Amino acid sequence: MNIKRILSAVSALTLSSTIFAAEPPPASAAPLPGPAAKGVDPEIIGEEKAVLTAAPNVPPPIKRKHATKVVVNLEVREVVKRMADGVEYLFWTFGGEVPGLFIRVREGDLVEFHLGNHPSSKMPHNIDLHAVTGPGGGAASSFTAPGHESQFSFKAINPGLYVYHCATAPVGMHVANGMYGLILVEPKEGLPPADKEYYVMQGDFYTKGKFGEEGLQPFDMEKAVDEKPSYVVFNGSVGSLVGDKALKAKVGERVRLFVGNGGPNLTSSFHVIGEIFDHVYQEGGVRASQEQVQTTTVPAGGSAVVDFRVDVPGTFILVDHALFRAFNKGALGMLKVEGPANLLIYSGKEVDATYLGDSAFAGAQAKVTELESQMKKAIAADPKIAAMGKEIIVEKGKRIFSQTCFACHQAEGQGLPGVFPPLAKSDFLMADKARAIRGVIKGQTGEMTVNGVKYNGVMPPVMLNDEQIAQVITYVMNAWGNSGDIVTVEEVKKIHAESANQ
Ligand code: HEC
Ligand SMILES: [Cu+2]
Repeated sequence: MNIKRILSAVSALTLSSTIFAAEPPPASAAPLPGPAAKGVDPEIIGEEKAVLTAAPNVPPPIKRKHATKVVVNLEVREVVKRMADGVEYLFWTFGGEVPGLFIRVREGDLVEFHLGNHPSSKMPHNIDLHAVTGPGGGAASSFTAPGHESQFSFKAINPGLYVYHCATAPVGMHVANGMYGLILVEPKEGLPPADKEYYVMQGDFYTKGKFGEEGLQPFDMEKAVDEKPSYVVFNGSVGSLVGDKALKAKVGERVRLFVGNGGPNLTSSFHVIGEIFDHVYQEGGVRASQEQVQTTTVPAGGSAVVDFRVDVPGTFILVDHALFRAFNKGALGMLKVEGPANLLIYSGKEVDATYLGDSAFAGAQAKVTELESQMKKAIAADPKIAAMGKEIIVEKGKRIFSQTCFACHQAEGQGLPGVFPPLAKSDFLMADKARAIRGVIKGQTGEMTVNGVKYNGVMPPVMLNDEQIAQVITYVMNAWGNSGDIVTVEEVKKIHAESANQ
């Protein structure tokens, strides 16, 4: 359809009852001939009243196969509402809600818009619908003082998901106070079917007090100018989509979210934790422009449509993935999905095993010691493993012996007559394990009788650690016909500690 003709039709239809009329009266220049000039559009059949819904609800899909005249009645109210627990704020609203009521029309519809401003309001307001092709998106025709109502009409020629907002000066302040919402101009052919449709709109708020500071909080212009919000929320308050108020769906359903961002300042990095968007209609356009998307950008004064099938039950968290906004300023919601688990898609927790990493964390050493002692107990309980353990220790002890002890006690532990006592078949060695350990740790002097022969020499202390001492003594007590048990590190440590105290 010819755009000029439409604009002319819109202009001809425009009425303004406001005393603050900010628009010159409709041009009296020669009107175009034909139905448009008289405000009659041959495409329009019938008339209906728009169903408007508060977030997170969305009006039902439009089943009509033709265009019609849709009458929208939207009332501006300035109301004190909850921002967070214990925190109140004077919101300026479309329909008493933040975000404003959701409007759904069909491509080609003629929208007759009535904007009322409640008598209790302190300020004049208007509306700029991004779906409108016309000056100010309707703002110029809708400037409305408290206690007044304005009417204007527009033809919804462009399908898409559009933001609407107040555009009365100071515009940023009106928007910062909550004056925004979404209007969906559904394409003629409709949208693909979805089982659940929800309305989620982000906004940033600027209060004199910090996040969570109680009481009725005034607007802070300086923070707004500096773009330092105290709150970033979905649907007008902290926790609006949490707990009992969470969005709901059942396993197997397709969920569609109409996501808007009123701003006024921040761009949203919209993400649902644990889900992938099957389709994203970027920036609220009519084409699914991308598939398999993790996070989508929703600009201030913009929108996005996302849909995804929920395959597994659980709670999925909606966030602005600029995460301090989510966890410290309120931009967090929930989608609760109920139904049977699908273990092929998500297993749940399968294993909780001990992971020691590089032992860099506190308590790791204690854990290692505990595991080692558990291992030792298991080894001790199994004679086969115990034998294997002894072999290994003996083998290690043999190496130490041939490097450290053999020079004096000789390769086969036979010793040197009159100088170095034998270790092979030594009654002295085998009689007292603790004494042998003490002798290797501290060295030994003084007369001793080994196998009936007296020795009185000097054995210097050896430079071995406790583990090596345990291994070498285990070796000498199990070599050359000796047969003893294992000398443990604990035994060596104990004697080491005792002899250090002497
Ligand atoms: C520098 C020579 C020297 C070295 C090296 C040496 N010993 Fe001795 N060791 C002696 C002497 C000498 C005695 C006797 C000390 C005494 O008469 O009081 C002795 C005594 C002993 C005894 C007690 C007597 C016996 O035969 O049962 C044991 C056990 C023993 N040594 C084990 C070792 C072990 C194990 C090592 C190696 C880790 C070792 N020695 C290294 C010189 C040495
Ligand atoms: Cu306003």
